[in-house]
Amino acid sequence: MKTFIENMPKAELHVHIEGTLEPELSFALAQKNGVTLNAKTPEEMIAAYNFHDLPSFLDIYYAGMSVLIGEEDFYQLTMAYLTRAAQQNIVYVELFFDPQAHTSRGVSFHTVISGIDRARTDAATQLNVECQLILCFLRDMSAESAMQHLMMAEPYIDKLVGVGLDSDEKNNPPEKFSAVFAKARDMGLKLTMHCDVNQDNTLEHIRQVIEEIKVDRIDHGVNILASTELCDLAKAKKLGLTVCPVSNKFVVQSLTSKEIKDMLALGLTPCINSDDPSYFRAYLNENLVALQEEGGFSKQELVTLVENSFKASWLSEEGKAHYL
Ligand code: ES4
Ligand code: ZN
Repeated sequence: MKTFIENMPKAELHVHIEGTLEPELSFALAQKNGVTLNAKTPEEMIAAYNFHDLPSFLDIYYAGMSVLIGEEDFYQLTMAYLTRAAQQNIVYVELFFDPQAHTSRGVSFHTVISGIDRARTDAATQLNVECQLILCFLRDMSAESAMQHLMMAEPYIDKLVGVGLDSDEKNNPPEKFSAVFAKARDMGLKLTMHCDVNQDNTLEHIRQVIEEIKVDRIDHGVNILASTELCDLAKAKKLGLTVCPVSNKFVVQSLTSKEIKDMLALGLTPCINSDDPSYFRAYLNENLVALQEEGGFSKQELVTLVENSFKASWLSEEGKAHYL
């Protein structure tokens, strides 16, 4: 089964580039940029990854970014992930990046997107990995800040496929960003938002993203199973749900294999993703292997999950046909 999973050509739709920062690269960049890290070795850094909920994870995730300063740093980070993706037989990626986590530290939007986009272009020719970028807003910052960043992105619009919403969901409902997402849609961008598992008001948040924001996809969204009405809506709209098993295991102590089976049985479109593979110590193949081991998924079910990634992607119809 492991070899079967490894050999399948796959897509990944929910991975944060900042969450792919491996400890070894952190140390190299820290030395180059004169940044002091808390840990003395990569092993010590990994040993400190003892998150048990979203805030405890996010603290470490944002602190880790302090080593990313120049355009070349963002290039190296992105090239490292896309190289890893190629090794995992991932042929297509939609990659999140969090510009506000960098501009708030004095790194310019131009620096961030230029480095990531240069790697994206090189990966297409050098690694045979196709990649599109999703600008992700931090929901624990203001809607004004999100709008300012959308405006900053306007000159780079041809480098983006969509916008997303991540970070701490508590007291930060989707509707806080209605105007920002409406504007992004007018600019021709696709829309997705995180609806993390077991947050407060989770069903109301899922309702808002479908009915008010009118997203093109939902990130996580596993709690949708508690509402027949929302499941029917998601099915009618063929909304992809980008589930991240190992991430869930850290944040809500469940790999969600039962939920993924239920979604498949209901005719929903779940797909499997890694979220923050360096921090959770599991890239896409490791997520699929862990899920298969827990849930006893058949080869056909695994193929369906991988096909769902392409179906839920923001490739053109011709692009999808090329892979499916
Ligand atoms: C994230 Cl696991 C998770 N949840 C919310 N926002 C995020 N950004 C990066 N990883
Ligand atoms: Zn995520």
